[in-house]
Amino acid sequence: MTAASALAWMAARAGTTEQPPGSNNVPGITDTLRTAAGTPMGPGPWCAAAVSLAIDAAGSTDLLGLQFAQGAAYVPYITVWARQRGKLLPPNAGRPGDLVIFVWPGGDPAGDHIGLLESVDLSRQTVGSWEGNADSDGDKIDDIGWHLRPWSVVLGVVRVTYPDLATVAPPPASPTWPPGFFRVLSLRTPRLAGADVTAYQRRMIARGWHGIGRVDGVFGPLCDKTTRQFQAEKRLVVDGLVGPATLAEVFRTDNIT
Ligand SMILES: [Ca+2]
Ligand SMILES: [Ca+2]
Repeated sequence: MTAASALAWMAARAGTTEQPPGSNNVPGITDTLRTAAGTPMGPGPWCAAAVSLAIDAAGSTDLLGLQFAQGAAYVPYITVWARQRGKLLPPNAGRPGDLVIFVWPGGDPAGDHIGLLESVDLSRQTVGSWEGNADSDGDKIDDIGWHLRPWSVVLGVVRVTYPDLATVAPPPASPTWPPGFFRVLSLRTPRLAGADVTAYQRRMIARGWHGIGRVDGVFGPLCDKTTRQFQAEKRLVVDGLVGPATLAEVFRTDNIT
């Protein structure tokens, strides 16, 4: 669960292309990036969607909820997010697994395009990145592929944080979503509701966390409070966000208390 995992996620999807060509519809990307309410992004510019899914799959929580549950589809949102946190760096500071934001000549100064940085060539002043919604093989159909681009079109690189699970007490070694879960559950307005919330409430009650209230399928203040108590007891990050790490602990079957 490192930068290499995110790069591998993109590389494993090399050649994934729009269906039909030119539609900005990409199975596995535009139907997979979802709002907190579970609505798919749908066809649209998808470069940011691809890298959001890649870093999410690698365990980075940086962009969760920025625009969609797993990240953002609109590049300038990521630019602003990074600027506000001092994470927008010059290309020579780039590390593998960072994001790289591009501005084309005459384009949007907040960013036109984004990729997942694989390499920086300091002497040639280029970056190598995995990108979606660009044509890497010359057939004029946008795909997922690797690109070499000059620093002159790089607005900046965005430092991405990946979990260093080697320092975390076991388990889990690699959090994944339990069956039926696909989004981060948390207290928000309007309230999150659905079968995943119901399953979460049922499981928590089965484990004795009765403070979560009744099983109503709505993530309300009692869910939030109990989630934070659970996270504190299990030495998880106490943020009220029920994502893969918290769910892994919730659905542990060994030695539970
Ligand atoms: Ca396209
Ligand atoms: Ca292509």
